[in-house]
Order: sequence, then structure tokens, then C-alpha cells
Amino acid sequence: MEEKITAAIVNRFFEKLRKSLTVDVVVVGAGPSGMIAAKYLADAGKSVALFERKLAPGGGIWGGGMLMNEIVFQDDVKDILDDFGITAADAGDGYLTADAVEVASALIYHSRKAGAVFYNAVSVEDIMFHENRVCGVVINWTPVERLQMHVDPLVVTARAVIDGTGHPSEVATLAARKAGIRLDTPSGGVMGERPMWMASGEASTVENTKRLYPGLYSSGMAANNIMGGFRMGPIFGGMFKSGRKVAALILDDLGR
Ligand code: 48F
Repeated sequence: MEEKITAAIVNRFFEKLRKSLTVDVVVVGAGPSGMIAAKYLADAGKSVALFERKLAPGGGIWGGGMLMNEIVFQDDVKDILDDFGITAADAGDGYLTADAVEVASALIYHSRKAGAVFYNAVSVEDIMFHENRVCGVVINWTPVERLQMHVDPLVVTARAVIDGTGHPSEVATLAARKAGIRLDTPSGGVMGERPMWMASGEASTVENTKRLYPGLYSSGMAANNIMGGFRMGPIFGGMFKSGRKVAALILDDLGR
């Protein structure tokens, strides 16, 4: 029995990983914006691999605001909530609330069911950059990263890479530093996030979601950090719209 169980896991995992070695889209970071992008891209028939440093996908959703596990949305994202089967309650003045655990699990479930493949406890530590194009990511197990083991990584090739890493915008930061490229930002580099201003941050999260360089896109809080937008704290409408926008941008560029 032991042999069969072990073989089942090993065989299935490597079957899955082999199919993800070359994909249409890599999403770095399984936060709300990345998972929403993943579902819409997979729904459109694109092959998608998501790499998430932590064991549990979900990013900043689980803790709501200050560990109070409710999420607030503007009511103009009701259609996205419906696409993910999330039940939301009216909070008045154009706001909705939903249970954070329901939101996180719905995003995980529906993006996976749409065909996006998750690799949790896997960190993206570098990009692949050929002939002026971001064309993949360099990955390693998170425990290898955490323990600083001297272990070489592996590489996944992609036609588009989304930096959905949240506040640190790790992928764009790496790209600007190591590839020495000018990103599509006012300075050509990562501008850095500004302090709390919810209304501005919410709007700019969507505006700032863009193609930064051939093959490289941003979503969510990373998009705001890259473009110097304001932070917005525990309101998630902008994250949802950003995920949908980056999926549409990539579909325009790769072809639907
Ligand atoms: O920050 P995060 O939740 O992404 P987001 O879509 O959403 C932001 C909101 O949660 C919240 C907010 C609401 O208004 O401001 O913060 O921008 O999730 C980012 C995910 O990326 C993972 C990280 O563990 C988190 O789950 N991540 C970060 N760097 C890497 C990574 C990396 N190098 N490789 C893999 N995963």
C-alpha cells in the first residue's frame, strides 16, 4: 500500500509539473488579483501556472482587516463576486461585505477548477529574460529559500508573467534591477507605495495595472507599488478589478 500511495503522489505531481514547464501565463503570487486573473485567463483557454511562496494561497484575504475576517467591496464588483459564487451582504452606501474565508476559498477553488494550476510553497526568485522580453520565471521550493540552502533552481517558460506579489512587487523589482530595463513607469523603475488614501488607492490600483515591459504585467498591490500609488487597506474592489483587467490585457496581447 505504501508504495502505491507514494507512487500516486509522485506520478501525478510530475505529470502536472511537466505540463506547466511551458505555459501561456505565469502568475507570481496567489493573492486576490492573481487568482482572479488566473481564472479569467484559464476560462479563455490559456494555460496558467500560479506560484505561491506560502503553503496556503490567498495572500492578504484571510485576515480581513486587522484579523477581523470580513472583506469589504464596492458594489460595482458584484459581477466578479457572482463569477466566483461568493455571497455578499449589503453594508450600505454602495459597499458589500463577505466572509474572508469564503472569499479566499472561492478564489482558490474557482481558479483551480477553471484550469489554473497552483504550486504552493514555491517561490519565484528570478526572471528569465531573453532578447528584450521577460519570458519566464526561476523557481525554487520556499523551504530552500527560507533555509538559504545552496540549491540551484528550475525554470518555467511563459509568454506572459504577472507580478501579483502584493506590496513588495518582487518580480518588477527584480526585472528593473537585474535586467537593467526601463519599466513603463514615470521613473523607469519601481516608484514605491505611498501612504494610506483609500479612494485614490482603489482607483489607481486599476489604472496602474498594466504591461510594464514585453512579457511582464502587474496586478493588485504590486501595480500600485510599482507606479507609486497610495495604499488602500482592507477594501478589495480594486484588487478584483485589477485581476480582471490584467487578464484582459494579456488576452489582447496573446490573442484570444
Ligand atoms: O498581497 P496579496 O494578497 O496580493 P494582491 O492581489 O492583494 C493585496 C491585498 O491582499 C491586500 C490589500 C487589499 O486592499 O492591499 O494586501 O496584491 O498576495 C500576494 C501573494 O504573493 C506571494 C505572497 O506570499 C502572497 O500570498 N508572493 C510574494 N512574493 C512571491 C510570492 C514570490 N517571489 N514568489 C511566490 N509568491
